[in-house]
Amino acid sequence: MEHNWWKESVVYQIYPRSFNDSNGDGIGDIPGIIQKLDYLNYLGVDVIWLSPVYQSPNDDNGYDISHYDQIMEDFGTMEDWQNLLEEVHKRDMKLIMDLVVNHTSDEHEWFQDAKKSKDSKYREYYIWRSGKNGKEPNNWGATFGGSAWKYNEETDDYYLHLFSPKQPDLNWENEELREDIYAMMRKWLDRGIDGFRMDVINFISKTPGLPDAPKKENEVYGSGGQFFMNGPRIHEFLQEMNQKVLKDYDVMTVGEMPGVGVEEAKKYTDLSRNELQMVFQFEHMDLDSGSGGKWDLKTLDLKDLKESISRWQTGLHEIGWNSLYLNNHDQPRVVSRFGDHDNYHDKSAKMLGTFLHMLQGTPFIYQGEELGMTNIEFDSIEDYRDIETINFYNEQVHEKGRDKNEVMKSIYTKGRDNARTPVQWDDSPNAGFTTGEPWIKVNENYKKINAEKALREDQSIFHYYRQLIRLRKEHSVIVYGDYELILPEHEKVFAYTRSLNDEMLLVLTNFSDDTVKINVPDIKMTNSEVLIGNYEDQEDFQSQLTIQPYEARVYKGK
Ligand code: TEU
Ligand code: CA
Repeated sequence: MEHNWWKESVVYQIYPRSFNDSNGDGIGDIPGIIQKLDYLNYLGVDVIWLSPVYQSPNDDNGYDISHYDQIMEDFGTMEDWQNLLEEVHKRDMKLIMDLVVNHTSDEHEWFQDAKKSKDSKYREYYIWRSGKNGKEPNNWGATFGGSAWKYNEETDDYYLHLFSPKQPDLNWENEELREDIYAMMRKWLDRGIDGFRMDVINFISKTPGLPDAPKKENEVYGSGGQFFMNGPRIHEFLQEMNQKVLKDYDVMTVGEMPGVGVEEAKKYTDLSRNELQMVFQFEHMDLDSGSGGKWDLKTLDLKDLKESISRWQTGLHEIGWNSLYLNNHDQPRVVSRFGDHDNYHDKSAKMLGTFLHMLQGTPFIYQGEELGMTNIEFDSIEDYRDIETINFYNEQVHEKGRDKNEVMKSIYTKGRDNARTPVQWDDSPNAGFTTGEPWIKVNENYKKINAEKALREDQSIFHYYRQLIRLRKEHSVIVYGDYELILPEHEKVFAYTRSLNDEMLLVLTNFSDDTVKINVPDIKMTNSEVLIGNYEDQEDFQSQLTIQPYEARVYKGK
């Protein structure tokens, strides 16, 4: 298999608003990030992915960009950003930027001009349609609620917005738009960045005609996914982007792709096709949702996780490359989601880290994950900040009259603000995140869970993550080894092997609070030792093993 630096790297995602505030205005910022680079360097990560820091009215916290070439005032200046890049590089780390080009903000000058008149130079940069019998052009619903269309008085027609009305979709059919995007990308790459994470990049090609979508009986809007996810020209657009921009730079690329399956992902990530290197897929993030979507709560069945992860591991093997993640700024905290933050906080956080970091692919750590930060439960909807959460609440409680507590339960479990409370740096007021009033409340458990304490205690989740990251540098079997699932029917233990030449890893992770005995199937391992584990007493490798609650144990042998 071809060796590449981005296959051997560990990425750390920063959501700048919630990371570290340097000037007491309650909002994380770029100078605040610079103050923590030594911390990240000590953790051992190679690459930092920065969620958007561009100018934005913050309807969706920066995922609504009003100027691609300016830094959001809340976060600092272009000079601060240059400084950040320099400081990152000084420490031999890399910086990748978020690229949000499925849509802009409605306050972007392109859209401001486009909405004024049908003759605007930028008119075709967006997707306009006339109404149908005085109604929206089609029945698609938007991700953040309501119709995916908004009426524009000046031109008496509608524009498409797959997310909020303040995030109009760009029209990738238009060549000038594409050229402008490529020029913008080159500008950032020429500043010396090391790659892009591309926001919903598989949404940029829409099926011509924008047909109505299938609709459930009790719903107002249809879900148009099949007409904009992995659309007809998507591979062509990505190949063009590669040809016109990416191929000239040695950078990391990862495309965020809701609704992508393994077969499609092979195409996106097969290097010989010149598209991207990795995708963020969502299958494993959807396993604890019912048919009603993300808010429809369901308990994870471990066998589903095994089936899905294994299909991706073997599917992309030798063809493309996997990204590995268990949470990000849109998802609940993993220790609360798949672990047990009340009874086995440290154990389950370490187990989940082990599970992920021993897979084949490039691991992504989300800020605070290395501390075992947990979900949040605010009493009042007033304390929530996320547009998706607030819209969902209003729709369910005020429009549909659903029980408030039921709705809050979904928000507690799945809301995006779970991931967006400030990073807990120490046990001083507001967890050391800010000296002012934080833009979103700090999780009250910061006295127990914080970085200062984690650095001090050598058994902490933080130090365990350091070890996981270091092991990846020391053992190429972790990066390049073949994956094989064992004990596929076991309901509590996720077990797999990795093998490369004569090296072999056996990874055992208990997703339950039971002590279980397993019979190891026919695996030949000699000279085995425990490479890493989250319990102190460790059995020698043998055909029957006892796995403690939320235990993770990795044997290495030949
Ligand atoms: O997310 C795209 C996406 O489809 C989901 O992750 C979605 O936002 C969420 O799960 C809703 O349930 C990307 C960004 O990561 C997200 O923060 C933005 O809000 C969204 O695109 C629009 O730019
Ligand atoms: Ca600030």
